[in-house]
Amino acid sequence: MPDEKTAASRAIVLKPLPRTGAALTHDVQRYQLYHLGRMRDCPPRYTYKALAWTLRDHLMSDWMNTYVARDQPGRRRGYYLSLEFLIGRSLANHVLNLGLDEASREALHRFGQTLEEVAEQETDAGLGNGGLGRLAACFMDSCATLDLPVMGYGLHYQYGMFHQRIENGYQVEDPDHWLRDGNPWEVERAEFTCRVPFGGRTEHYHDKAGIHRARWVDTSDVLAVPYDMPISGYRNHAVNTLRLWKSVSTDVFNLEEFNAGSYSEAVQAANQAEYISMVLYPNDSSENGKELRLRQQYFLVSASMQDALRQWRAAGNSDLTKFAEHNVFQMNDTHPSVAVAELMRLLLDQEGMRWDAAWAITTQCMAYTNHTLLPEALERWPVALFERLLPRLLEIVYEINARFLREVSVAWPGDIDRRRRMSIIEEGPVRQIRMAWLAIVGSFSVNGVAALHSRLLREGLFRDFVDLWPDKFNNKTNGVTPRRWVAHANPGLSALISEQIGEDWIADLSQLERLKPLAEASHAAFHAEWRAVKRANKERLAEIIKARCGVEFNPDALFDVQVKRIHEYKRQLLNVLHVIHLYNRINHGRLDGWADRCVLIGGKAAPGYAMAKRIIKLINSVADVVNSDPDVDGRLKMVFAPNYRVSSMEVIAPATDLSEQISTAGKEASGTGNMKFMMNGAITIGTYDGANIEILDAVGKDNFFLFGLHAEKIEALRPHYQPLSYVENDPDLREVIDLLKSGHFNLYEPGIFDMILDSLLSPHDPWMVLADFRSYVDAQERVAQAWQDEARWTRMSILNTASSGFFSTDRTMQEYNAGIWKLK
Ligand code: 376
Repeated sequence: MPDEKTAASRAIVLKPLPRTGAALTHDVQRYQLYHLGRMRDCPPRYTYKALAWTLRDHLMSDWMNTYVARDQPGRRRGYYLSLEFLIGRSLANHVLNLGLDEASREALHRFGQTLEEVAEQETDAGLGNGGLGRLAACFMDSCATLDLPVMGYGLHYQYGMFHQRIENGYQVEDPDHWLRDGNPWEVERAEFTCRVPFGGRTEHYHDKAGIHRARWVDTSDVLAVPYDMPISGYRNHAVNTLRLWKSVSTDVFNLEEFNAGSYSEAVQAANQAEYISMVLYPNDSSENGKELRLRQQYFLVSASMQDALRQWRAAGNSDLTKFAEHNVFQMNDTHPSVAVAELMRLLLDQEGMRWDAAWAITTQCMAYTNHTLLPEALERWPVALFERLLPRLLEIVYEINARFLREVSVAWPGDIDRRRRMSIIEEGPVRQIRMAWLAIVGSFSVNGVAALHSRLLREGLFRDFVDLWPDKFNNKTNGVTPRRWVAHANPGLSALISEQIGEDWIADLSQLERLKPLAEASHAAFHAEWRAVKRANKERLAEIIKARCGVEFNPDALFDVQVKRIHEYKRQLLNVLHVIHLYNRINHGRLDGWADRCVLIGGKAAPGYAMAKRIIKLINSVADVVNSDPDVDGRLKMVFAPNYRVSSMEVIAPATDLSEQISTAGKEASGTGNMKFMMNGAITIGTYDGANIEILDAVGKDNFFLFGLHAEKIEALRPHYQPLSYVENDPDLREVIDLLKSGHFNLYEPGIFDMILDSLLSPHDPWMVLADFRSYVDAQERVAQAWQDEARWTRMSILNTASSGFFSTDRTMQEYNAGIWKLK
């Protein structure tokens, strides 16, 4: 990594290392012998380290050169601020990007090991919960591939997303100590350590020029030490940086306390500071209001904003009025939205700017992305907590709000209700700061993540702000990176595609369109190869399922998959109801038009989300009954795949025939799993929700199984929703509910599913599961019919892959850049 300080050092660039198989063999062996002290029969876990270090050496010259090329005054840069980056594994990704596949294989062959076996040793970097965190990782990949100067800022959690175990059908959480064996990719950059203040109080005074100023004093400071991860672009020699902050105590031993004999108090203070970046909060889509979480948010934001200012100066800039011309910050949801107030603090208190000038800069360089419409996910911080932790920032938020509300009053004189609705401070018994409002007021761009989601934001949650600033609001439909999700995860399909249209599709996914003519049944040989690839991927998955869950999946059956966080709005329950319905059909011998199915469900439940955890238990209970009933006789299998994570999806998506995207319409902001499945030739069964709508547009209604009520119908029905009427009028649904009620799936644990039945049968069920049951079962019937026509299914599968070009994050990043970032 480059030195950011001296102009002289900018001239120094590293030469690339030799890239032959022989050179890699030599490098790997040197690490095995001279670094790890392993002679013969080096176990794969050590070979993994030796190869990772070798690859990092290869990345280093590109990393430095990329840095040097951008380290010039006046160059505009982007920063992606996120509490989460769900990276997964890195080794195979760098091998692919560097074009070192053959050389690596050759090297490992000398040690009698395969690249797959060695890559499998890497622990996932699980620094995220789900969609929002994985999106950040895909964005980083595409920015590097497009050579966009974007740096990611995140937290260096010691413990990532918890490991999920299943015990007697219930989820059990174990800590994820992912750094136990070290992280070969990261580089500590202690020289860029920042100091982050907490607590204390503020003082106000007038400076020599008579200008009112504030000081934040008596603070308890925490050090932020950066750890950099390289983000390589696809074969373009660009390497961007993901900078992760670790919290460290200012002085491990407070000398005064230490000398006074308070050894343990001194150590305790150190521990307090180090808790900040200790653990990722495992809540996806609900705020939790914990003090430590606010500390994490401010810690990330303060260190990052200080660092961005320092970098900007180090590149030779000094005129602060140009800061917004040179820098843009994208906030991944409201989690880092205190950045609006923190940039103001730095400009006012440290740089000595006046309010109006500082506000002009701030509002020209901040941008906000919203990822959810669920009201329970909207972040609000109690004013009292904010005041205790961040007293200076509270003053700034108050001032932002006062000036903003004046603007509202000018636009709508006398409209008190609107002022109350739009205030950044929510009044009430517990006064709270509405972080989404702070983000909107402080940003020049606010975007949703799929067309429907952005429209619903404009028309609903954000409509008052749209009235005031219509041009701030825009849509940027999500994507996924085709490098990880096709080129790496599905080498068989990649080879087949490249054989037909060359390799350019990997960095230009719109090229997949050229597969469309091959979808016609007349291309029988191509069809056969397409099926053979899917078949091999299904065998690979079936082996893993057999080994981990003891259940046999028949690769000739339809692989029907739903993997994502467990949440009521995602309606895993609807899927289970369908499985019970199929089970009933078998038991009653109603096998007309039957298609053998293997149903796979996976995902983690937030540890405090009781209903989600009970849904996991239900899935496991139904699976036990179905899989052990001799009458089912292989026609239906069901498995709950434990510990679903990035590296699981790399095996699951390529093996999937049917992708379940069955959320209540209007609730799933976008979805991104839907895109990974589509790219890998799965067909979607889905509601008219999130990016499903755009997938349907791209692939056409004949190649998508659409069902369910639209968002508007859902909202219109809500006040009159009567789930019992569906049960009474639909014999299939009645049988399913009766079987659940009978305790058939919980003979030894009576009553455990009552909470689920109550929720399904309640007129207040927000997710309206039963409203879509009939439509869902009918769509599944159409799936079974299509599946039986092999040529038709293959055609649909090819057309899904061929139409997936739009869902590359390369396109998403180009849109962010053209519409928001304007980077060169
Ligand atoms: C949170 C995630 C972590 C911690 C706290 C949270 C609080 C609220 C909401 C969270 N997560 C999301 O909102 C989230 O993951 N949203 C998902 O974002 C994806 C990427 O845009 C979308 O594809 C999903 O539809 C959306 O649910």
